[in-house]
Amino acid sequence: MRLGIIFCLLFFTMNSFAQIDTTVSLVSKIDAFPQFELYDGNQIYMMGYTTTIGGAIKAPSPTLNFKEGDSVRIDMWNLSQGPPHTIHLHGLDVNQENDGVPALSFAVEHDDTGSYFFKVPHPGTYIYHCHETSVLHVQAGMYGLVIVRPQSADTLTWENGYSFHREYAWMTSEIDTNWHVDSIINHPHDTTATTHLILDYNPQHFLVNGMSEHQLDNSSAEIVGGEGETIYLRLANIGNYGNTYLFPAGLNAVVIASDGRPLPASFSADTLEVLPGERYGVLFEANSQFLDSIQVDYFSLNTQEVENTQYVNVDINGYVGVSEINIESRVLMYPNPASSVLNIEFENDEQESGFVRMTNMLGQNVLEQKFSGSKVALNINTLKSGMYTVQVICENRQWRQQLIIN
Ligand SMILES: [Cu+2]
Repeated sequence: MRLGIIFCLLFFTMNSFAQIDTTVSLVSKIDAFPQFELYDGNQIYMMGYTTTIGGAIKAPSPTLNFKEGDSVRIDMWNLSQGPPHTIHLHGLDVNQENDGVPALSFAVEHDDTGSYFFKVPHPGTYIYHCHETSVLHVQAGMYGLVIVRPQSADTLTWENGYSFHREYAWMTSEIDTNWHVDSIINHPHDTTATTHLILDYNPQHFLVNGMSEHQLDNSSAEIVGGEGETIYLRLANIGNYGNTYLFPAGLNAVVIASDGRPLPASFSADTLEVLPGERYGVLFEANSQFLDSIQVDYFSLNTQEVENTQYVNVDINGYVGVSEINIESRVLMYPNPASSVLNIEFENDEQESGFVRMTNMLGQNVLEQKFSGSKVALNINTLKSGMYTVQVICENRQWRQQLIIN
C-alpha cells in the first residue's frame, strides 16, 4: 500500500515535469568590469541576463522564443552582487505569482534561484525585464524580447494570420553612461529602492538591438530581403524615450499588430510612433530593388524634442521565384557613372525584346522603356544625380545593375 502511494506520487511528479514544453535557464548578473562596448569605443558596466554563467552581458539579453500554448518554466539564478532581481513578463498574460512584480510575486536574492511557470498565451512580441528597482535595473540592461509564434509555422504571424519570408526584431533603448558606473550600478540591496537614484536621466547613446551609429552597419539588425518577399519586423521599445520610425516608401509598410495582439484593421504607414513599453508588428513588401535606410528618431517624453536619430540600412535585392543572371556576363551597360545617355548592349549581338526599368533609392520607377534588338540607348539627362537600379527585363530572363548618375 505504502509502496503504491510512493509510485503514484512518483508517477504524478514525473507527469507534471513532462508537461513542461520549454525550459529556459537565465543567470542574472552584473559585469565584473566595464565591458559593454559603445560605438565610441568606451566600455561600461551592464546588468543583464545570460544563458551561461560566464557569458558576456549583452543588451538586449537573449531573446526568449516560445510557441503558443506551450508550458514554460524559466529558471533564474541571481549571481549579481547585492540586489535581488526578477523577471517581469511585460504584456504576457501570466498569473500574478509568476509575473515578477516583487511586491505581488517574489524576488530572487543574490546567489538564490527562482522559477517562473506559465502557459504561453497569444502569439506576438513581448518584453521581459527586471522589476526590482526597475528604473535603474532596466537602464542597467536587464531586458530582452519574448517572441511567441503559432504552433503551426514559424513564418506565420499567428494562426490564420500573415505569412512572411523573413523576420527581424528590433528592441530600442538608451544609455546614460553616468548611470553605468560602479557606485550606482553595483548598488547594495536597499529596500527604499530609489533613494540612491539622484541623477537626471540624460542619455548619450540611442540603441537598436544594443547598437548605434556605425555598429549598426552590416549588423544583424539590417533589413535584407528580396524583391517581392514579405518581411516581418517586430518592434519593441524598452527605453525611456519615444521612437518615431520612418520607413522608406518602397517597403510598403503595413502595421498589423500592436502590443502582442493583431490589430482589428491593419493600416499602411510610412511613419510609426512606438512609446516606451509598446510593441508593434510591421510587414514590408518591396516590389522593386533598392538600398535605403529606416530612420529611428528618439524623442524626449518631457519636451517632445527629437534628441537623436539612428539609421538602419535596408537592402532589397534579388528575386523570389525568378532566376537572376549576372548582368556583366550577358549585357554591357555603359558608361557608369553616366550623365546623359546610358547604353545597354547584349553580348554577341543577341537579339532580345523587353523593357528597361530604372528605380531610384526609394524604389520608385523613374524610367521605363521598351526595346527590341541587340542595343538600347536610354536618355537619362532629366534624372537627378544619385544611385539607381537598372533592370533589363526580357521574356525569359532579367538582369539588374546599380547605376550612378552624376
Ligand atoms: Cu534587477
